[in-house]
Amino acid sequence: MYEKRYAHIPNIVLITGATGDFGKAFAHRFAALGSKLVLVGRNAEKLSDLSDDLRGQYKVKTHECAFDIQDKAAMVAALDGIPAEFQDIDLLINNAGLALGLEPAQECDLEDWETMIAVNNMALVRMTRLVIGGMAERKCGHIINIGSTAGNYPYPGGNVYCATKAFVKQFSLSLRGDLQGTNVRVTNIEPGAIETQFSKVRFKGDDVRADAVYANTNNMNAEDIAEAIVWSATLPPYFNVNRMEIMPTVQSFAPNPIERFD
Ligand code: 8X3
Repeated sequence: MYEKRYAHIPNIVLITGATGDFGKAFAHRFAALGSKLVLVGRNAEKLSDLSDDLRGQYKVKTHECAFDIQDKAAMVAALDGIPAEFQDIDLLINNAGLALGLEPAQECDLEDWETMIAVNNMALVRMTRLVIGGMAERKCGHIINIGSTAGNYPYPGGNVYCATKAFVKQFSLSLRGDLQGTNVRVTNIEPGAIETQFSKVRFKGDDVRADAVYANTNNMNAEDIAEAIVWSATLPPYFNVNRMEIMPTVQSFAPNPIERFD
């Protein structure tokens, strides 16, 4: 076994989208390592249940921030309100994100596009900006963004979702340049198809369509992505994973279709 496993355990981890499948899996793994957790989500009751669960199972300290990630004022207020013992965040996991719809661009709902940009991009840059100042000052920290293979390979109906994830990748890489000299790490984790609530959200409750995405195959799940996150976050501080693209073995790339004429 690589002897530097868990060479660095983040003391305070902030996770957005904490009550989603990815968020919960990440929270459990860092709680098991003894990290204190700041849990961000929209639903106060779900946050409180998760918090109770983590405290009970791992005896860790948690702080809950319930607000709509699209609400800038609420985000600023929530971060300002973090108790002193949770303030020096050394790992920010920008996990909140979603896909809405899979229609051709010319048929998409404009509001769906705006929501994806608001959550996947606007909220992510705001959260990052609010946290990196302290990290740079303390010369310690790590930002892990949840990108997607969709940011690397477009697919039909991916339109704005793919574009938001391409933004996340390029923003992550740009941050690396700006943060050089601060010791702050930045990682973009780029999962492919992972069996979670993702498709239920994308297809707005059409469970038959959502289930079909993961039917009759060997899926990856949120715990697999948590493994990648924990690995990246617990490496020695001199070791930065810039990007990690992950797919289940059963998935590969879209054919590049050619239009044919009669
Ligand atoms: C999720 C992966 O392939 O559904 O980010 O776009 S995919």
